[in-house]
Amino acid sequence: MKRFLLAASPLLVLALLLVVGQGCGGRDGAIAGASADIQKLMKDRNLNEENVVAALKTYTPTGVHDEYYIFASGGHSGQVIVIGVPSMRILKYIAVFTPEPWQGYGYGDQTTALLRSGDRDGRELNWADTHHPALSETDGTYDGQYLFINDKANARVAVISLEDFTAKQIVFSELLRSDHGAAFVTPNTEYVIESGQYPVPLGGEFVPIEQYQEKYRSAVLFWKFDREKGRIDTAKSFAIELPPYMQDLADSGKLASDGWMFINSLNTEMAFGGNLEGRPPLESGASQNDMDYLHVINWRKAEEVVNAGKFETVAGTRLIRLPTAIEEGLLHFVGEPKSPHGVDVTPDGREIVVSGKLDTHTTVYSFEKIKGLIEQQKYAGKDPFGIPILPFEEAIRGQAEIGLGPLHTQFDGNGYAYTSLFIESAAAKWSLADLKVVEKIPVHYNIGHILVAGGDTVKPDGRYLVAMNKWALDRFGGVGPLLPQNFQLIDIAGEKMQLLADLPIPLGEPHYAQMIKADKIKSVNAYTPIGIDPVTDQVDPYRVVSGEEGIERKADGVHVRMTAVRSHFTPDTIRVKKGDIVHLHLTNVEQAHDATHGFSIAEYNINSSLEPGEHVNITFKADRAGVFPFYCTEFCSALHLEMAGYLLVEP
Ligand code: CUK
Ligand code: CUA
Repeated sequence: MKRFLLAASPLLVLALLLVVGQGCGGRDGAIAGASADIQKLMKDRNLNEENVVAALKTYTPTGVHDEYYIFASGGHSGQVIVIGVPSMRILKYIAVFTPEPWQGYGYGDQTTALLRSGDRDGRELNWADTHHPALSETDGTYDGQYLFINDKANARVAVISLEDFTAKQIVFSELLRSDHGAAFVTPNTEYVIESGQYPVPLGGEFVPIEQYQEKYRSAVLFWKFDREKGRIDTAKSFAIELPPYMQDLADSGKLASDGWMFINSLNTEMAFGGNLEGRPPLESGASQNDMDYLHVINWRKAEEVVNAGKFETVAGTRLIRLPTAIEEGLLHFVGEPKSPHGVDVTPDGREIVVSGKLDTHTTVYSFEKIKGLIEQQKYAGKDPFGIPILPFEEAIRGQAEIGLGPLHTQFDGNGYAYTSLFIESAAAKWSLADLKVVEKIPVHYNIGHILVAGGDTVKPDGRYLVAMNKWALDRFGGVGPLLPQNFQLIDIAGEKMQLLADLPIPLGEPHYAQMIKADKIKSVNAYTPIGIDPVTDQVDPYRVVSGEEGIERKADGVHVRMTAVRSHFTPDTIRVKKGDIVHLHLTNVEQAHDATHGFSIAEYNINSSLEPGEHVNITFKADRAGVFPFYCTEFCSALHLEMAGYLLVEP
């Protein structure tokens, strides 16, 4: 594409000058000079006016903080990516399901125990396919306290605190082997929702795949969140059994639909593949029906049913069986066009938007109509498991003709919805009032999710939209065959949408993200009081106070009580014997914001990060005799290089 190159319009130059003038307190002479400079810069860099406007809207001078945070799934990296908006600067990776050396995550005893608590069947899991982060909500808006994220590959959900941006808990149920409709919260974060994707025999035993329809099932889990403790209470959690369709995405009802939740599904054909065994390949087997089923679930009533004891405990989880769910009226279906993907409830909670990957339409369901049909028990039929199906035509308000491959929808709170168009590689803005597209903007490339600031809450901010594109084909310089992903920031505050900036994501394929006002996040600068274990948020029983350092041989090994402070470890000489079990108890006794220390021992695969006030325990066997330097791995002070010592392992 040939960019148009021209002198900037007088108006733009004036705007630029105002900015430049403010930035450097320029006088008239300086302004005249700046005008010439800016025009030359634009010419030299081949920038047009639109580019310059985009730059002005996103450029964030040093020291100026971003107005919004994006919390994005890190895809295969098993992490969460924190990004500032409008600058699109990456602020942090939060280690969740994967060891992360810089943060010492998965190296000390406590974070290793946390990571290992996510192991399934005794197998170490050191990665995750994170898809959907969910910020905790109060009254249907983000409250900035917690973040939840799922692992689609291993059906796990993690809890992250936004006080210190660290993972606190990993949970899973043996009911599921994979998930997708996760994590989504109810409007006051009563529950964190996780629904399955690929059905398996519930509980994990082997059943021949020919018995798919009889024995394979899915489930939706309601993880009870205890906000006081900041942890999921697994004992108070429950699940509802679902038929062996492939449940896809989920969303919670809100306001008008509070107490309900929705899951879209595919493969109501119950195909299970077998293309070398005389059966159709899964993908075509699963695409025969014209309609799949939107699952309409009354979770508040399900809670009552569980409290009334109408459940079975299966694989350690309280499970409402399918017949009970039907009898109690917890589960209803409505048809949804071919291979749907994405289900998004409007800010007022009155409508539910579902797109069909193989359909050019987006369907808008009326919750009021759905509720009316349920009350009248007006069914169009039942599925093979006896689940009532509501008549499609009577459950919808209408359909919007959006474009090719519609997937996910977000809202701006001003009456508009934004839907990603995967095949068309575009984002469509459409009016909720008349279901008409008002504008489309091309994106690069293969857009998956879309996000708007607060776009899935009861009060969206609008302002910014981010297109989460799958492959950054031709957007950046070549880096080999594996393409980065591309987040494109789009301004939606004006009459027309404007593309502002691209951010390549080089670490896995993110799916969903949420954008929250930065002033809602209240993160701490240090752990107080000194000696906190960030996994429990409590003072660690082994914390070390200055003046109480020492080395002591006990029945279970050598205990080293150590403090770190700029610029020394105390003690800095550790003597042990080959074969000793060594328990290092390390406290960073500083409270200044910029006083992180690292701790590593050569060749022992030991590495840790000690944030100010943090306490870490490290247990290892001194199984190699020799002399091993240890040192601080964070450039913490002028004498950082001197912050070191020796581990002496006598033969
Ligand atoms: S899914 Cu990835 S683009 Cu897992 Cu939310 Cu639609
Ligand atoms: Cu402490 Cu470097």
